[in-house]
Amino acid sequence: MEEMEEKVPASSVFLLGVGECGGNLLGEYINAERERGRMTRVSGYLLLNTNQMDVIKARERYHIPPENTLIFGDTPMGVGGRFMEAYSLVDTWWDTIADQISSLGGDVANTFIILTSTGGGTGCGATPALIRQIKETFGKTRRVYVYVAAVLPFEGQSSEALNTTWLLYKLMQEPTSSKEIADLVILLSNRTMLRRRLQHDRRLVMDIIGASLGVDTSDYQQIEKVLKYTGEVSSKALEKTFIDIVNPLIVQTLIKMLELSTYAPDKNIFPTIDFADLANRLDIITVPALFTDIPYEALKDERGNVDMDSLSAFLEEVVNVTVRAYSLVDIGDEPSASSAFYILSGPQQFTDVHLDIPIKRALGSYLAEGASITPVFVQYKQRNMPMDLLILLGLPKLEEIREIMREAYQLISLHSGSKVKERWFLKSKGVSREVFIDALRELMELFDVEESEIELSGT
Ligand SMILES: Nc1nc2c(ncn2[C@@H]2O[C@H](COP(=O)(O)OP(=O)(O)O)[C@@H](O)[C@H]2O)c(=O)[nH]1
Ligand SMILES: [Mg+2]
Repeated sequence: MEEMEEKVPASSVFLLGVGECGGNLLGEYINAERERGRMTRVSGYLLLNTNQMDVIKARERYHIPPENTLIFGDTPMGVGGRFMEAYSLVDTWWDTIADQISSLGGDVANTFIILTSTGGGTGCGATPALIRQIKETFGKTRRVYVYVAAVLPFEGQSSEALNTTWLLYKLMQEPTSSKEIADLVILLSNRTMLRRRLQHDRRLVMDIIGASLGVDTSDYQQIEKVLKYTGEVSSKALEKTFIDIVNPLIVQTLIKMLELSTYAPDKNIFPTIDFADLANRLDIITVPALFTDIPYEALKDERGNVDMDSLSAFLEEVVNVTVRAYSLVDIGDEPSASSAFYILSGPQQFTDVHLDIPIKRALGSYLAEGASITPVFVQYKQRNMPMDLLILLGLPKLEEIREIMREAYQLISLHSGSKVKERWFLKSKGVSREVFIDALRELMELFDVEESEIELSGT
């Protein structure tokens, strides 16, 4: 009987957690899967890092078997912020990395998801090289997709703006000029996620901040200082606490997306769509927004029926709340996204395809004219399944990216002016100042930032 229940994976997904952030997210994800009793949504996973200590910590904390981890490079301390070293190390170590991916099930995967932060060293640098190598090695005989879940820094971490700029530029280049671009970038922002959790679970977050940082949480100004990294608490302690607050949001979102990668007897996906199709339907950069446990029970009558018209009207409001209050990168009031994809999941009698009309109507206000919307309904036979809505907006205008670009510009200016000053770039990043200027210029174009806003010509 147990065998009969076994789920058939539609697309076979391999997870790669790279660097400290990527490793933590991978560990959190694996643990969430374990709680459900079995790994159903991914066919295999590997944690990669140049920093030995980070790997040991992740192994212990998340009980990751050693064969699912790999330390590449030979400086136990890792590359620090010098992302270019991690980039080169991937190429040097590729045979070893590829063998391990293969032996863990990656040889049959058609979608790879790289989990990483954008502002660190290892994950930031390794990611573009991994994309190229994965496509060359595993994509030789079949179409292989590489998705990147990329985590933007917290508010006070402006020193990470340069690495972030470089990585985003790498991931979004023209397909004709680079093999290092992602098929899909799922953008997640630490600063937005922290604000979101503070908004929606204020009590819980305050308790965590109070207990682990010893901050007086009745003092509003103290809290603001903490969020901006300007208070007395060490930034390392802040990062650690904040990470615990935001990581569950990321894992929840990943799990929702991966619902598309498995078919099951108790579940129907309509229209039939593959996890790999996400990349075909969306722009390269996408921002997720997730509303879990939609409280539609309030609409039920005495017999437990829900009137479809009321549900439609209700869901329009749910869409508004999802986009405005739950997106994992702040998208402002007018994101003008150029594509959208949504997954509505829940009990089959209420997760009705007729809801496509109200959902599309509501989504329209957040899209540019002519933008496409792809709907998916995940219908469960069980009556007690919660109803969830995941919306992915493709290429929305993002004020936060502009902010990061301005921070990058400030860092470039700070270290410019003389040959001695400019040596800083090579020393601490592993690339020259010009590389960042080029990256910044390209990103400005992609995100419609005016030349007058950031005057690169002056640098
Ligand atoms: N959301 C989240 N962000 C993290 C986590 N660990 C580190 N970060 C963020 O990642 C950035 C630092 O990069 P890190 O992953 O430590 O660098 P790497 O190990 O060199 O790839 C900072 O912006 C941190 O806020 C994590 O577990 N979750
Ligand atoms: Mg770190």
